[in-house]
Amino acid sequence: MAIYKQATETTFVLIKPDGVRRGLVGEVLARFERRGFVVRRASCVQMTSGDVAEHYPHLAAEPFFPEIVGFMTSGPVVALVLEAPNAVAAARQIVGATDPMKAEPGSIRADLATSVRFNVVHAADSESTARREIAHFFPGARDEENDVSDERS
Ligand code: IDP
Ligand code: MG
Repeated sequence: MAIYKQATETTFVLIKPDGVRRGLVGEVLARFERRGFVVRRASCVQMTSGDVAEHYPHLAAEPFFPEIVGFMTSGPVVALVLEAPNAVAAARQIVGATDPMKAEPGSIRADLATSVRFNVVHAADSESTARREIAHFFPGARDEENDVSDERS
């Protein structure tokens, strides 16, 4: 009888400058690890305004975009590739809604975010977004290592 192997996915998560500044890197990582995520890659980086424009193309026309650029470039971020079954959807659930007042209690944003803008963490919203964000932050990684639908034993 074949042994069932649960397919895993990888997703992209980023601890924003407020999370790093407030010393929440361990807290955020622990929440993912307790849920069964494995850290595949981690990197502490300083984003440029170009990085932010590439990361948030859907927000470029928003009136608050300059503030987002200012915030996201205000200090280092921690970029993460995390692996788990249903990683993309599970990470969005753990992170919670954009506005901490609307986020599910127990989610990172409900528990730790101080406003819509200063919301501690980013998580990719689809498999294709995850692939694009991983390629941007970890350009040296081989494609197969970045495959969000990769199935491994
Ligand atoms: P998400 O982070 O939950 O996916 P997006 O709509 O993709 O939400 O927005 C990206 C980030 O831009 C948010 O996490 C938040 O930091 C910021 N942002 C989104 N909407 C607003 C707003 O109305 N005011 C201020 N900042 C916002
Ligand atoms: Mg988003």
